Amino acid sequence: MNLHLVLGDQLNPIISSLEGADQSQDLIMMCEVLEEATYVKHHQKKLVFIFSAMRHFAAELREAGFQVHYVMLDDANNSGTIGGELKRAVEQFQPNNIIVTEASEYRVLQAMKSWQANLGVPVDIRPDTRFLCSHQGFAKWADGRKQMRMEYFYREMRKTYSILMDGDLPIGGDWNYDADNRKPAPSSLSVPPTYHQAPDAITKAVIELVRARFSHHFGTLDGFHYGVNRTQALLALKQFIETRLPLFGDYQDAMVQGEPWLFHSHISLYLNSGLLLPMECVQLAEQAYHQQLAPLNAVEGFIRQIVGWREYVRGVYWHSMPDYAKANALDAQRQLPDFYWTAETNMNCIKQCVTETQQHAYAHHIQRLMVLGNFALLTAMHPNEVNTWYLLVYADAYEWVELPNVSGMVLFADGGQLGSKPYAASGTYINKMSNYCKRCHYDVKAKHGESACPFNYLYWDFLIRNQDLLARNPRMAMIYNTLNKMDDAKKKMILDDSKHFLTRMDAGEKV
Ligand code: FAD
Ligand code: DLZ
Ligand code: SF4
Repeated sequence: MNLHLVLGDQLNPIISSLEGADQSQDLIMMCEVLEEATYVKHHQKKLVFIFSAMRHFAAELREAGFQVHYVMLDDANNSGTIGGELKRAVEQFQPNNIIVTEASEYRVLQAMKSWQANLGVPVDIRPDTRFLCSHQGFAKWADGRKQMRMEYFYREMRKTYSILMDGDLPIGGDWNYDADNRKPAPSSLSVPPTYHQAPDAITKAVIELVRARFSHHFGTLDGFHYGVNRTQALLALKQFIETRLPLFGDYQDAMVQGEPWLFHSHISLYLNSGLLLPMECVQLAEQAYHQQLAPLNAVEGFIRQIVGWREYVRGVYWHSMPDYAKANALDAQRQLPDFYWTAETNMNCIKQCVTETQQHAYAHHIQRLMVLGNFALLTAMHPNEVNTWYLLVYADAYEWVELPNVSGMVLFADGGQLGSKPYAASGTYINKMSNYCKRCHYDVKAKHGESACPFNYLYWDFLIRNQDLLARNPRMAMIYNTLNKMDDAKKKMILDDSKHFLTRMDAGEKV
């Protein structure tokens, strides 16, 4: 008898650990454990999503005829760890082999590698074939390159899988249509609703479990509306393709107060837990293009996020761990301020993004990057503090995808391995791409003094502080030219304003 272990982010019947599972004698095991719920204190809605999706997947496996050993969080002898539960299962069922799909996170894969010796049972760790680029494939692509740029990786993926291709050339003649994207939202914009699924009995029971055990975790439980099984995730994907994909590209970078969802797909939690597979998302989007239901800039932009960014950050993660988790190239040391938890800040952009994160365990890419991330970069927050926050607040967050986005894309902590320059920006960018500034305590047009938008002086403060490291970067040449022409009095005002603001923020004053 073989024991097939399925983890909480491996919820798909095609997962490699289930290949060859024999319904007549094998046992499938899944376990809810305290360690996975608390190694960072995940958002309450994220816990509901994962536990409910795990319970639904176990029920589907049973319906399909499999025997499933499912350990609930509140089961009397639950040891609290995946390894501990496996040990108990080995004692109880005495399997000949344990079969697993490699863990998506380094931390868990390390543990997996110790199981064979610890348990005295052969452990077959299989590759995770849900991803479109294998570890070997990425290593081969990265080998010998000075810089691993996403854009070149993405082109290879397009060719390999023949996505949006016209023979050897990209459809439309260009690989990337971002020049047509990045529009701010007009005030008259009407946004279609996101997918809503009312909680069923299983989800309701999990909501009560999370309320009883994890109410001290970040976020609210109210209005849980996510899909929790594959059928629902597919409906959510279909709804995106039909109603939001056509404008996905145009408003990909826009931020609108009171509109958390905009034209994004809201499928990352389904993709990362296994309920959706990347290629089915890509194929539906490509089909919409060929049926003239969505324009090329939207379809290419969406596909690039999935076969480009998503696969690329996973590649970078496995290529660079465990050192990547320790990277701090800009020597950032500040603690995360309380308002990342409470939303109690006068900066309206941050207040809105934290509030939406509390409510939905979701914020879209530009909110994560250019508001919350940008502020963390400008104020030199320590990568560990920032990574922990991002890993626990978002329903789609697992270290393999969160860490490269935070340490690489946002904080430049990897020294430029992932991005060619830091995404630092002043309030001007936020004002251009959102309507947050209109209702802010601060004045986005003011550069100095108490009423000035903090992003404005903190931006220059960041550039001055990191001049030795960043001025050599050719992509930063223009901005450092401007800085070098700035007179000393102006520079002093920037440094003074920044120091004053940061001293008050560090002291816990409302800023
Ligand atoms: P859409 O905007 O509709 O994009 C479609 C899909 O593309 C997403 O569902 C996602 O699977 C993929 N995608 C888009 N951008 C990225 C990216 N940069 N990296 C990887 N995949 C991408 N994404 C996560 O899945 N988990 C995370 O923990 C995570 N942390 C992030 C932290 C920071 C600081 C930043 C800047 C980005 C992070 N992202 C993360 C990427 C991105 O913000 C989310 O994937 C996206 O917001 C999810 O919403 P969506 O499904 O509506 O995405
Ligand atoms: C995120 C998560 C949570 C909260 N709980 C569980 C769990 O109880 N059992 C489980 O198998 N998986 C859980 N997960 C997902 C795991 O954290 C994820 O599989 C690993 O991080 C991958 O390395
Ligand atoms: Fe954010 Fe500055 Fe705009 Fe206020 S003025 S919302 S702090 S960018």
